[in-house]
Amino acid sequence: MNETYKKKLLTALTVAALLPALAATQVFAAGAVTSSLKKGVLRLNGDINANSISIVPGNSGASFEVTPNAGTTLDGGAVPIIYTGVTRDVRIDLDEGDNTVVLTNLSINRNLFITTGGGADNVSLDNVVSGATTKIDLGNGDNILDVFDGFVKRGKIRGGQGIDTFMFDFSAGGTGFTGRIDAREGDDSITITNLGGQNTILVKGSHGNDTISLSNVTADKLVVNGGKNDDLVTIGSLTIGRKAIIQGAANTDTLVDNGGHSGVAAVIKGFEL
Ligand SMILES: [Ca+2]
Ligand SMILES: [Ca+2]
Ligand SMILES: [Ca+2]
Repeated sequence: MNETYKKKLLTALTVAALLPALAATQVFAAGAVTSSLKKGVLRLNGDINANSISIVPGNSGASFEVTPNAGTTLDGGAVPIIYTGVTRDVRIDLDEGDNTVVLTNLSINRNLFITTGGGADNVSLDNVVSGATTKIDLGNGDNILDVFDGFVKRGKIRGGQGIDTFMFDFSAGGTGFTGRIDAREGDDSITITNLGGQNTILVKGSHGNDTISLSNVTADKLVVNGGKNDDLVTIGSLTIGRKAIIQGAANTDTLVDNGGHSGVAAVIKGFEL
């Protein structure tokens, strides 16, 4: 290797090493969310820092107003942006960090996807209706998910390795939740209450000492599986249309049955206490 080539190579290597750092400081400021709206799909992408956004309806149909909360910027600014013509999906990916997503009174024509990655995330859907699939992946960390009212047609809800707290409360209205909920590893808590409608619901505690509570729940089909470790399952006032299986699964599980059920009797198995 001659001296000139060596010099060129060293310069190239130094520039290559510095580029990611430069890009990180210039493009991804702390708590930056960037957006795009193409073919009716609104995308909101966060960074590795904590991102906090709130979404409410805009001023017309298929229109949404996104507010970057304190510490977060949206397309470089600190002011809300109204997106018009969101005729298909809302796709939110906030990456790592302790992220917050608050959706209120939204009617989404097709899919709602929310991914919040590692970190302790807080996701809230208050009176949100989606026309197709609602996929929420909270990743690792001790996450909190609140689903109040609204209608989730095809839900795919997952936690991660942390201690997740999921609350589904339809006491103020809304027509239901259909889909599957898996809290995955960690000592998770899943509560479903005041749910009506012709729902098909699968609840999985998976690994960890999970607490699962279902009260005043109407479902066509309901399957509850505590998964591994010592789970506590509480049921009360279930109204089952076709089929229900409540299963403690492996290890020492406890069932608290508060009664008041109607419809088809649930098959209860795998409880030691
Ligand atoms: Ca983030
Ligand atoms: Ca997370
Ligand atoms: Ca978990």
